[in-house]
Amino acid sequence: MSVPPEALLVTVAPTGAETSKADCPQLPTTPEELATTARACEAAGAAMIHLHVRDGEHAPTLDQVLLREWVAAVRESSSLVVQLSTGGSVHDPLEERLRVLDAEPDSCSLTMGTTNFGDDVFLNPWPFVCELYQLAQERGVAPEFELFDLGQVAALGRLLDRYGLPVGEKVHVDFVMGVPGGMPGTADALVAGVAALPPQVTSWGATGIGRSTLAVGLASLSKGGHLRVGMEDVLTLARGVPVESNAQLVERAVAMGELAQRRPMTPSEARVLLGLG
Ligand code: KMH
Ligand code: ZN
Repeated sequence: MSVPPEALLVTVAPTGAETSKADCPQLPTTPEELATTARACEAAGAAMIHLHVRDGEHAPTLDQVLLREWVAAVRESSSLVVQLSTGGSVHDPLEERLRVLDAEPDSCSLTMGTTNFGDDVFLNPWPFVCELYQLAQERGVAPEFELFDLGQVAALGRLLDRYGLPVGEKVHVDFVMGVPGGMPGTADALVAGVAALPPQVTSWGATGIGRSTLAVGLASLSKGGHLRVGMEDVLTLARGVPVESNAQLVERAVAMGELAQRRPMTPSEARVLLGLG
């Protein structure tokens, strides 16, 4: 089975590691809230979920038991492809980030280099990137290469030239744009990033952080790319209008896709796209 070009992958990133529950009570931070979110987002048109896990105090964690519990919560409530974040929070040690794959996700995020992240640093040294990639190959986990900057596009080419393709022989990329410290969330930056992609890349999408979300989403659709949305990336629909739920962001992404004559991809199609089919 191949995935037709009109099929649009909508990934939802519902929680992230940066926003506190106190600041945003709508943020899903428990397995029960996650299950409800996964169900609603699948019904709205999402095919994949990008997960950061929270503990009983709503704080970000890479605890193995909780990682497995959250993965199970998604699988029991939906058919969504489960992608675990290996980025975690800026405070997570590299060794714990490698162990995320022990929780047996379908996919994992894999950021292609170190990025200034607001006032913090999101560490992804080259030896860590290589180790994580080889681990994903060993475990049959589909990586989604996260690109925060143009230099990381070149690093992806270097990684694939050195270690070959992922297990399913599909290379899916997500441009994460508009992080203070990374590439700006603009159509110009996206066009430059897409033009620089190495030839092994088989599909790509984009997400714009904060107020860049619409500019990046519309630019991605114009270039034939896919979309990631969710409360990890944006908490307002417009100036002064808070997001009420992740499903609301998925609904908006699907509506944008429909204007571009794209229809939401099913989770089964997303598995094929990622080489999991
Ligand atoms: N929370 C950021 C420091 C990922 O999930 O792989 C990293 C991040 C990327 O969100
Ligand atoms: Zn993330």
